[in-house]
Amino acid sequence: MTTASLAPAVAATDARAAFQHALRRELHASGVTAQTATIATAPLLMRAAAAACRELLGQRWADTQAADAVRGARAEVRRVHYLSMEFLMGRALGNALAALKLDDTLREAFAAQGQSLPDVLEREPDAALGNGGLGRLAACFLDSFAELGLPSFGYGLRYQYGMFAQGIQDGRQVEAPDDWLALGNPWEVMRPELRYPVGFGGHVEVRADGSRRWMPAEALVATAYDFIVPAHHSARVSTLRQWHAQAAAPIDFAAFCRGEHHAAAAHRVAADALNWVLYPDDSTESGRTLRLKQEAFLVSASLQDLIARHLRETGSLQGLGRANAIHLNDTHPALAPAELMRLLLDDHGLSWDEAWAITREAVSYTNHTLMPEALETWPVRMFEALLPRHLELIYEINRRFLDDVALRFPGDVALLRRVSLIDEGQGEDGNGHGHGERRVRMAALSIVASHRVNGVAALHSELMVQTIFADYARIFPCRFHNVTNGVTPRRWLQQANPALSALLDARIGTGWRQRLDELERVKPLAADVEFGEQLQAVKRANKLRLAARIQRELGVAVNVDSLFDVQIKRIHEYKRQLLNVLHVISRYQAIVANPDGDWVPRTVVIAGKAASAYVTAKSIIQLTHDVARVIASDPRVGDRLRLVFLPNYGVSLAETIIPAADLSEQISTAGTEASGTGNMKFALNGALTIGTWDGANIEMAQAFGERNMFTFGLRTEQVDALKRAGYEPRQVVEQNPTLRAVIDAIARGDFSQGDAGRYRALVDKLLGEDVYLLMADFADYLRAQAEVDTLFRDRQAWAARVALNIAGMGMFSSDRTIEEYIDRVWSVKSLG
Ligand code: 26W
Repeated sequence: MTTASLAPAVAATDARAAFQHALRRELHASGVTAQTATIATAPLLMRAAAAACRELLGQRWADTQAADAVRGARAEVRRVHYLSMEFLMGRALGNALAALKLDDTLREAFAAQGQSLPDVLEREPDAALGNGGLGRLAACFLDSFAELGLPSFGYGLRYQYGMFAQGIQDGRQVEAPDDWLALGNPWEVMRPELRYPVGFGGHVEVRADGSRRWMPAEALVATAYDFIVPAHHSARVSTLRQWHAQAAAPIDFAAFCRGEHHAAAAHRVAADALNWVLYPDDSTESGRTLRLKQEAFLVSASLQDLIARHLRETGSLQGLGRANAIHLNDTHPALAPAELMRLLLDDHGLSWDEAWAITREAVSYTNHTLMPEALETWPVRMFEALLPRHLELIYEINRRFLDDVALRFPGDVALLRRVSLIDEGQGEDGNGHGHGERRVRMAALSIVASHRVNGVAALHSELMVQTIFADYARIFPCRFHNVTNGVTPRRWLQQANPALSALLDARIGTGWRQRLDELERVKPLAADVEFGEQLQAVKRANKLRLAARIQRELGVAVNVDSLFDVQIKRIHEYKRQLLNVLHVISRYQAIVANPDGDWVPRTVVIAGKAASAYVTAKSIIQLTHDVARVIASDPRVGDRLRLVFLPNYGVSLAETIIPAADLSEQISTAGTEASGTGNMKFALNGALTIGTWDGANIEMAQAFGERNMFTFGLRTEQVDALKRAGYEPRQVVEQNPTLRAVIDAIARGDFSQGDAGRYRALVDKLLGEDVYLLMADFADYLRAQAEVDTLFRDRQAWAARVALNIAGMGMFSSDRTIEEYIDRVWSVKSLG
């Protein structure tokens, strides 16, 4: 054996020894020693193991930073700064152990304490600092940043409470704070030396030399907390840096001495409110104000940090734009260009042209939704009150932009009005809010300040330039691109599905763990009957695990040999969970009408949270529970149909559900789901998809063959055509007795104990406008569901399709996505 081949083994032994040492020390500090033979509880072991891992990761972090700093000083690299209001990291321990190759070491250590590793891993709370796909995508990206060795920082906020904890009472969603930090967070490293001032309010002072300076009224301080994300195939790491807000001033001592304790600390509580929760309910003015402050806070602290690093490494602001990419994860950090201009002009004395050149080089923006109502705009009035200097800068950016447009498109006043960064609030703005109120359009600011703008799947990127951003695409034809989303195979296959991972290792080798493309080697195995049986054995084991969880949480026994039909995602009308429930009702009615029929047994699983102010989504959750109860208590159904709603959906729950799914429901109205990423996780784990021609479903079907997906429903152009022609959902219902029976049953109160009023609003929506065309797609959906049943009866044919699905999923790794971002968006090359 050569010395070189010995080295990794020695390093691994060192790591194990260091880990064991750190673990003993952590346990000791909590009073658990070999001498006293105290038995450690699972939560204690979890925290000790996490702290021990963090210590090893800290070494990797220091090495990574040192290497990047050297390259940064030589201007050899471009660092990526990924600004996002959401990071849905989930749990960290399992991932860290796999990356550090310490699973076995810890398994043994825990066994000595009479605990099993999986039980201990379950004790870790999810870091749920996000609400949907956009936040989970950011987490997958950090994983790929590390894996690809990309010099990078993810920047976010350290929310004290994550996305709310969802409980269900009498079938209704109730929200509670998600107190994920209650027992401390062993993963985070507080960095008290990284502190930056952030202001709000006040006024802009004009100096004798004409320069302008913002004098904020409210003074906050941002402090950094770092979370380290390890690569799995190298010692590189990436960093998630999250900001914590505090008032700059201590308590008002005089007020305190007068006994006015609340007043003495009022400014501290106001500052702390920025840390509380993601998305304070934006149905109130104070909620919206808080949200805008959070966005500004994230942006300001992150950019000051970036500038300080650049100055430390290079000693000058020259080249800042070439050395640093600043990426906007949707428009939530869209204040970044305004804040960067402010810092460069007011604090560092650059000229407008210098500052603007840097900004345009650095900034890029990803759009994640076409829904016009989700496009952020903020009242000018709120800017005047909170961010007066930013408003001036936005006006100036707008003036220069509009001058330019006017030169290129002379006489087109309507165009100027449409593309202006300011919505003058005179006409219909499409968003239904604030007629008469002037608003800042954050997407417009993001586009104008970016050198690249991208959508997240091919169809979405096309629609983006044809619809919401058509005018900007005309003005900046080279700016718009597509980068199709992906997911990290480390979490979504390796960690979530060890049994399938082992089977793949045995059949195609372990290379897929690093290069997911190698999954294409599964393709020839589709004809291998034994492989098909192995796939099914893996699936059955995963279904048993999920069934046990359903039994434990809901007290419901499900048939593990039934088809597990799963839809898990935010509850939203466009995602059409209601269409799924309508299918369940019609199946229920069919079973009752023909109890002796040869039914393929199904277990339909739904999970997801509804935004707290979203009444219709909450009503859909309640209907799901009502229908589930009626079906479960009807003896004629037996175990041929079950509907199950699993509460408190999140990353960890998804890791248990997805590997157990036979069928993945991706049924959004065509043209509404930007990409979807759950769709990818399911297919990677051997579920077949029933889906519309929407988002990334399309590219998945193209990758593994359209005949290997159950597609149905109107396509985007048909949706548009139908709406133009005058869509009449009521007529569709009249002409389809199956559909009519379903709607009638809901309307009669069959699922609401005779209370016909409970779902009146829901039914009225379906029969009235039916914006998302559930009625129009219902018949074809049922046709596709019948095809699913037919194929499921033929176990061998089903398994062959599963194999073909997996074989085609190689390109949906977030590693590929990040390689494309580097190539098209973040590299110096992309600057032209
Ligand atoms: C007003 C602020 C706002 C608006 C929309 C915050 C958050 C949202 C969504 C929840 C953003 C989101 O999660 N979009 C999803 O992004 C995924 C990653 O690109 C896509 O796969 C999903 O299709 C898209 O819905």
